[in-house]
This record gives sequence, structure tokens and C-alpha cells, in this order.
Amino acid sequence: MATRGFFGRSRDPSLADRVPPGQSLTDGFPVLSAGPTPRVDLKTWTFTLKHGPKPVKVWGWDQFNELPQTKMTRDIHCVTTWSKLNTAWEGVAIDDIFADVGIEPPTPYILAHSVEGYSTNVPVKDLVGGKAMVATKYKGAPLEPDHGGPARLLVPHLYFWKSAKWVNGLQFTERDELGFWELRGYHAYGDPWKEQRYTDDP
Ligand SMILES: Nc1nc2c(c(=O)[nH]1)N[C@H]1C(S)=C(S)[C@@H](COP(=O)(O)O)O[C@H]1N2
Ligand SMILES: [Mo]
Repeated sequence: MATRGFFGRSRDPSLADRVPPGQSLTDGFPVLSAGPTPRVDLKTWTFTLKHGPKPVKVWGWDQFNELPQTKMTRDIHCVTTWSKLNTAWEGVAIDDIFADVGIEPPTPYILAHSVEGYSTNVPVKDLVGGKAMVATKYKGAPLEPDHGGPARLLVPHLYFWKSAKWVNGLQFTERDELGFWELRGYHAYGDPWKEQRYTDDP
């Protein structure tokens, strides 16, 4: 029998087309954070949309959760080589955040910000059209703090470092400004199917 290639821990060849090169499947849900899990108080939590330095709109927790709710079940891929299939999230689609403001994206780039200072850059086109959300629930329960609760960005088609945990804002930027990991040697875009792991990867 011919070698069927590498399917990670799963031996099911039907899943091969869902596992990007150099990745292997995990059933667990590893926690990867550059620092300690911040404590976030829902009473003072805000989410801010900015254009450059100018705030466009600020939502409180209750207001934010009144936005239309969307469910997304997607495969996720961490640059440390684990992938996890069928992760089930719920929250607010980025489309619905922009729609709430009635804004046409004024620039092609976004820098996402987190409460503890983490940031990551994502092109606007990768956030709209149902491709990304601010997730507040995982598997039907409020998102655990270690996984980014109360709210995290979810951009499942890019390496998982783009999915900023404890996200508290999106900022339109004129240029593609690099975020935390992108400034430290990771790829500006991060397509797992092209193995765009490090800065100079094509
Ligand atoms: N704010 C913040 N977001 C973050 C990180 C972080 O350190 N801080 N780590 C990133 C990385 S490298 C990965 S792989 C995922 C891990 O998410 P998880 O801990 O829920 O698996 O979160 C991403 N988002
Ligand atoms: Mo990661």
C-alpha cells in the first residue's frame, strides 16, 4: 500500500485536505499566551472601533452582546504545528460590527488590539464576508479566560496567532502595521496553507 502521507494523529485520509502542511491534529485545546491571562471585568469592558487615532464607536459589554449573534464552526491552525478541527464558536461577525456603525472600511488594513497590549494585523478583506468574528462563546459556554474570554478575535483561515485573545478593539490603519508576533519574526499575513510562518516565507 502506498504511503498516504501525514495526517497527524488522525489516520482518517478524508481529513487530509483539512490539515495544512506541517500541521498535526490535536483533540485537546492547548493554551498559548505570551503572558499571564489578564483579569477582565465585564462591568468596565469596552470594545472600540477606531480609524487611526480617532474612536468611531465604543460598545459596553451589554451593548456589544445585543449585536446579531453568529455561530461559526471552523478548523484552526497554530503556527506551533497543532491544528484542531470543528471548533464551535459564537459571537459577533465583524460584518455586523461594521454594519452597526454603518461604516464602509476606510482603509484596507486593521490592527486588532487586546486589553494587555497584544496586537495583530489583518487585512480588512480577511475579516469581512463572514470570514471572522469576535467570539464570546466556545462550545455554547462563555469563552474561558485562558482562551481569550470574555471576547477574542477569530480569524480561522489564518494562523491562530491572528485570533487575538482578550480583544478590545479594531483599528483601521492606512498601512499594514505589524502586530506583536509580526514584529518578532512571524509572517505579516500567515496563511497556513502556504506555510507563511516566518517573516521571509513567500
Ligand atoms: N492577546 C493575546 N492573544 C493571543 C495570544 C497572546 O499571547 N495574547 N497568542 C496567540 C497565539 S500564538 C495563539 S496560537 C492563540 C492561542 O489561543 P488559545 O490559547 O485559545 O489556544 O492565541 C493567539 N492570541
Ligand atoms: Mo500560536
